[in-house]
Amino acid sequence: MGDVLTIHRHIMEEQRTNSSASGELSMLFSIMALSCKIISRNANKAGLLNVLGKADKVNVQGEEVMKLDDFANRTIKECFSHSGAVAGLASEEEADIIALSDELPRGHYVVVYDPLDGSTNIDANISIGTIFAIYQKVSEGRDAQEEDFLQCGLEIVAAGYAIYGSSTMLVYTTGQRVHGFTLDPEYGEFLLSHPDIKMPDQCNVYSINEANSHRWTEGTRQFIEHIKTSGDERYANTSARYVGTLVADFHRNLLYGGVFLYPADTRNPSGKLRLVYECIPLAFIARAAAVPRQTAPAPSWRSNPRISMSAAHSVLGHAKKWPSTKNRFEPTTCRPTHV
Ligand code: FDP
Repeated sequence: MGDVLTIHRHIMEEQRTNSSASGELSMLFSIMALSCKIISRNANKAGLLNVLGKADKVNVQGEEVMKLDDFANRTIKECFSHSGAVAGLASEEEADIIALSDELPRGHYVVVYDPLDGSTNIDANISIGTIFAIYQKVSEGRDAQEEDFLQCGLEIVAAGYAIYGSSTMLVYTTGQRVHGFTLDPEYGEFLLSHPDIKMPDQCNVYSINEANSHRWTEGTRQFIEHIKTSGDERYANTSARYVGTLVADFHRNLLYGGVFLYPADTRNPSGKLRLVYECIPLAFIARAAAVPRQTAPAPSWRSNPRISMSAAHSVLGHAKKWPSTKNRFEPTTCRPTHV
């Protein structure tokens, strides 16, 4: 066997490069890796373990909860709550901050997560995922407060996602480089398979639910038309791909070069994706993987309680893919989330 770099060794090596590191953040990565392994195991056996189908409840977003959603949420919550490395958690599936019981130790970080992205694809055996972001706790007191979870996207300490697809991958960044690890089912370990992922600035794929096109704004229509017909060199080889699982679409576009859009439309005037749980973490990853490096984040990176749970007009991709029609595409009433 050659030089096998497990995620744990990778984390420890990264930790050693930072003399002030306490090891708490490394512990968080290890816990996330463990959580994703547990979810992956259940997702792989979903058809056999009676975990397909609905859980007979509705989540805070008003969406039907699937059994696997519920399982993933509980797994992450339980793994982190006992770690001693977090002061609180926030899940897309829960209305309130997840407080820790009094007797549990607290750490200096908070974690926001979407436990199972792409729920509507679960029962069809199509790729699903988990999205997360880690922030330093900034509030006073022992327990995490709302302000800890609603920090500017640039304050993220680390963000990542797991994708449960033809193989299970965990991709994460602390803002500098983006690394991808593939779960080796025989070792039960995530092994470094995609070091230092760079997102190509050529737009080879665009991902949008075209069934909504009759509801799009004029700006969105123009942008998609521009991709298809303008002859712009950036879109010379562009093809359309839409899985309908954000993580899967984002992951493909990160590797191949592309743009994912869930724009505002007349049915969803603010778009559909959740700013805190989906857009900001993925925008942070796209930003770290973009070459040349993107410096100016969109204004919506600074969240606030009013919009924390709300959806955002979302465009995730390499900023260089913006066409010259950019200004026409950014309706002033919407909150674009892009890098
Ligand atoms: P889902 O509803 O299946 O959970 O934000 C959730 C999400 O999936 C994304 O993963 C996906 O990109 C998007 O919604 C799909 O929405 P549409 O079915 O409206 O295209």
